[in-house]
Amino acid sequence: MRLPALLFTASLSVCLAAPNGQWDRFRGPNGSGLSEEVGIPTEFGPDKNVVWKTALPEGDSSPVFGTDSIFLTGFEGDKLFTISLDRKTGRVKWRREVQRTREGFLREPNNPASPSPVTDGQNVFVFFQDFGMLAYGPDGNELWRIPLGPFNNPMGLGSSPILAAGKVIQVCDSETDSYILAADPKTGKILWRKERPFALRGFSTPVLWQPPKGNLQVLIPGSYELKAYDVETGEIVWYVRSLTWQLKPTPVMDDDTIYVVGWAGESDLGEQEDLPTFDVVLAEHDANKDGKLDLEELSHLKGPEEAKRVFFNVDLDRSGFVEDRDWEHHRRKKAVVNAVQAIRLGGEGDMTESAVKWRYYKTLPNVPSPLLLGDVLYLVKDGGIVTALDKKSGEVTKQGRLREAMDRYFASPVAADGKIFMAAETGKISVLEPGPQWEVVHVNDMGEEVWATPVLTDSMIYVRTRSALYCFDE
Ligand SMILES: [Ca+2]
Ligand SMILES: [Ca+2]
Repeated sequence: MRLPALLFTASLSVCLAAPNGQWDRFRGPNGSGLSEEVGIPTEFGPDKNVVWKTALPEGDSSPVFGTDSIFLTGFEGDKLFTISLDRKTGRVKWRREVQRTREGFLREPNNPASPSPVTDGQNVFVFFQDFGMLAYGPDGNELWRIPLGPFNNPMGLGSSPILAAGKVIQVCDSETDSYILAADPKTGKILWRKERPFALRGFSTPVLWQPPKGNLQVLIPGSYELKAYDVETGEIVWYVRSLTWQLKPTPVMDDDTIYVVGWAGESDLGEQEDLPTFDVVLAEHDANKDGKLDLEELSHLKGPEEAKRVFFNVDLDRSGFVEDRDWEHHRRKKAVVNAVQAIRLGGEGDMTESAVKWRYYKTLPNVPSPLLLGDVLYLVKDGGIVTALDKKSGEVTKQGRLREAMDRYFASPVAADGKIFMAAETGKISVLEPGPQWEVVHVNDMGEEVWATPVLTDSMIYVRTRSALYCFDE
């Protein structure tokens, strides 16, 4: 059973785990981080259980696996690399290079090679943010490119491309002019493109859902809303207005529910403010009556220090003024709440009233995606705090620290063979026995930073560190 067939024929309910070693996109099958492989080693490190190690340029993207190749991206200064490795030996088959031509927004911890590639088995599709998209054939022959950007996202972009029903899908969410596009993987021709005017900076990689009737859908957690797009037309089918404003993790799903994590600064429960509308603010503070607020006028409202601090974030279009759109988003950002929530899949139009099954507001990860294994939803956040939630009730079954890895976390957890792997920034990789009362069984140390999400396939674990890709087997 291969996943693409499953996607077209039936619900994804039964099996999201990777059959046949299929790990073709960010975080494997439909972004789940799950694999059906067995024989994955518990203990590994630079000197333990190494099958091979291949030196790589820097990059936080995760490797994806084609039939015979492993594809990765990387960068060095303004050079952007796409690399193909032999799946068995790790030998570099080819490496292609393009030049980053634009000094776009890009701030730590993001870098030019953060989004992961996607492969159809033979060809690879990559997204280099404000350079655009590239496709290479099996021998590294460039098939096409789509120039994109510049983007107005102060952090740079982070969403990875996915393949869906014979299309390459890319989400480009930034403070202005956000959109989603679908391109023909053979030609790079844009099949449809839909503006997302409500969306601000976003980083989540979408997932796919096949409803009982109708076309496959692309589900995107973005600012304030989870939206479901018809993959054939790009039309929005249903949406739920219960999200915070800056989304990073990839959601996970079971047969009837999607679990969405969103955390943004100053939006934790209790930090909400009910700000006046723009008309009201203008009436009081628009001293020169030009219908917008400059820094000085905003200072009367906020105080000079606070005004300076918030101006960059509020002035979304970088016009030097706060206009109506800027202020309305500022109001919305101040009203939303960070949460992990269980949202019932499906419907038509606005499903907000009936779709949200539960929400949990504390100890939310910033970057790492959640992991759903059995009836338990796992979260890992900075400080090594792991929270296990009952997926039906949203109640915490266990919360605790990974005591040997109380670091920052950028990689997302993955699981196979009765083990959960959580990789900390410092390169400590904790192995957990899953369950409502999870336990740490071992902690590995890669000896250098790990930001990329590990891969579980071919009964091995693949770990990209700051300088190399490792393949480990027992
Ligand atoms: Ca003014
Ligand atoms: Ca503005």
